[in-house]
Amino acid sequence: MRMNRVVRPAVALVALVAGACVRPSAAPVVTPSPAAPAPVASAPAAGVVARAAAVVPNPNAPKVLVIATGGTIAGVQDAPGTLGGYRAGTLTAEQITASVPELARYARIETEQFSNVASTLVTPEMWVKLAKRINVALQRGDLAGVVVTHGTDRLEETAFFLYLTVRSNKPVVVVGAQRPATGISPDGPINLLSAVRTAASPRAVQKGVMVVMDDRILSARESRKLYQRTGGFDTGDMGMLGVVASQGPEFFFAPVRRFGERSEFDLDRVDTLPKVELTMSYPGGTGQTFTTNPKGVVVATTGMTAAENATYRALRQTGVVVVTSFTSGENVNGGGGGGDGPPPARVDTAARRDSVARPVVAPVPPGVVALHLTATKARILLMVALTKTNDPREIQRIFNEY
Ligand code: DAS
Repeated sequence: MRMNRVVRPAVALVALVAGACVRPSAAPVVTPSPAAPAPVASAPAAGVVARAAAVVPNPNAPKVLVIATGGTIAGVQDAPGTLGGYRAGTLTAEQITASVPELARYARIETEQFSNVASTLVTPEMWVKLAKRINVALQRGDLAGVVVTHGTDRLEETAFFLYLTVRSNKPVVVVGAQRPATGISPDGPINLLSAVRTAASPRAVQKGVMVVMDDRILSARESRKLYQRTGGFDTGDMGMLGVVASQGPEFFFAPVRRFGERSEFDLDRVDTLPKVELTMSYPGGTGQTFTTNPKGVVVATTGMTAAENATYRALRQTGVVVVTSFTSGENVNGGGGGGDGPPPARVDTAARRDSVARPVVAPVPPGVVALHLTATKARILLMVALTKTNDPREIQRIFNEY
């Protein structure tokens, strides 16, 4: 006979962490530990709202690893239950998961604290460490999937990086909240429950990295933060993969581009990503030059001025890879190799015709066109692509496939 343990959590909503200094609109306080997952304290803090939950954990439920990075989902106010300010990245992974006893019905939860920061402090180096950590974790045969809790400001970028670099067919779900854990009607607990149900679901296999919030399952490739309210994550023209209904995750679509197991990007020998700058074109613009020595530049544009074209053509000539992406991110260009069209290769036919020697002009390397990617996501794909090659034709191939 199987003995089921009834979990009666003393509290569901976690109160202020003792001694935490909470300042409305204050700069986020960093707990720097991105390098190594740190063990976290086990019990939730004293509660401000107790829920009479009685959950029978399912001892056969799939195992899901919740990796916490910070954000509003871990945010605490100085005046709980108000609309007041809060400090993101305060509660621990253990505290966040302990506040949702219902998780035990769907998954056996393990937690890991990767960092505890507002997501504006997440860096590309942290993306690399997080992706490596998830790649290692998903090799475990007993782990069904991973949930990453994250601040919403930079959630779509981290999610897209993981989409490109986690080489597994198991589900990885990135989740955040628009209201702090101590706020009125916090969305973190229901979002976390939906994320865990999705990560635990066999239906979520081979769907790539997903963003699950507000009952929606979005592909990380397409998800964007459109506004700072609940429901603020959307996919524009491309639609959702599915919804988390009362009976669990229901998928209606699956991504078909390259990701996960079919990704060619191996981070084993990568610790830092190549520098890529991002800029916008605008009427009357002359183009931007950089003192940071980037390997690549992404230009958000619906069409460049002649002066901008000349600036970026000159940049390409110096070996910098220039990618153009439509400002809205909704456009699908031909992907044929250049925002201003591939320039005709200049060959030295004149020298053969004439007896007069003329200087040989090297062909201008083509520009690269992003296909249905926002400029911020095009920048991430370019950073990852540049870990493999700086040949713009090969990078166009990558933009065509991912
Ligand atoms: N505090 C912000 C962040 O960490 C916002 C949020 O999480 O919603 O990104």
